[in-house]
Amino acid sequence: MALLEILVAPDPRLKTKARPVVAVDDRIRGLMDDMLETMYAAPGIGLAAPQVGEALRVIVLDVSQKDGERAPMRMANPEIVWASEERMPFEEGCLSLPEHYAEVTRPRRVRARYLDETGAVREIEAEGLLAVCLQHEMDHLEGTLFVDHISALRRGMILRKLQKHKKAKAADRAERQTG
Ligand code: K1U
Ligand code: ZN
Repeated sequence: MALLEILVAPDPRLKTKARPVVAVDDRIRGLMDDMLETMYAAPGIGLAAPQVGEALRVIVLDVSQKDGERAPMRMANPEIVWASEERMPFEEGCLSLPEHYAEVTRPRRVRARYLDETGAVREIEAEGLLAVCLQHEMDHLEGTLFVDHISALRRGMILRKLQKHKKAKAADRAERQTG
């Protein structure tokens, strides 16, 4: 297993639509395991393949309680097959938008169909945090970030701050390399 680098916005790879998985093979299973390791280390409760630079429709999640047993979920080609009319606001975070949070309103309950790590078709009915996280991760597969659900003004502020932070980090790294 390996820890992968999590891309931070703004980055064009986070804005690209991911392509479907053709077959859930050892490479995909390896990617799922590396993504889970990366997600737990971050720490986070979900991760989508585009966040680690892979334009594939793969997500992992674990919304189990902090001190309880882990409950990792591995999904390829997830699709929402039903969403409730009822919607729920939730303050979301994102490992690709570190230290920024915003309230996003989404369907409270969803049913999703996906391929598990063996390639079997599965369906899950989700509500609460699992429903929020599932929809957030599936947005990543469309190149959508939670900032795309908020005002353009606030989105611009967040992305400019992250860009500035990235430039400062790169300059710092260059400075340390040249002595
Ligand atoms: O997609 C991601 O970047 C992961 C993201 C998932 C998410 C969180 C909250 C609402 C919707 C989607 C995160 O995991 S951010 C980190 C986080 O929420 C968290 C970290 C440690 C413990 C508990 C939560
Ligand atoms: Zn995210």
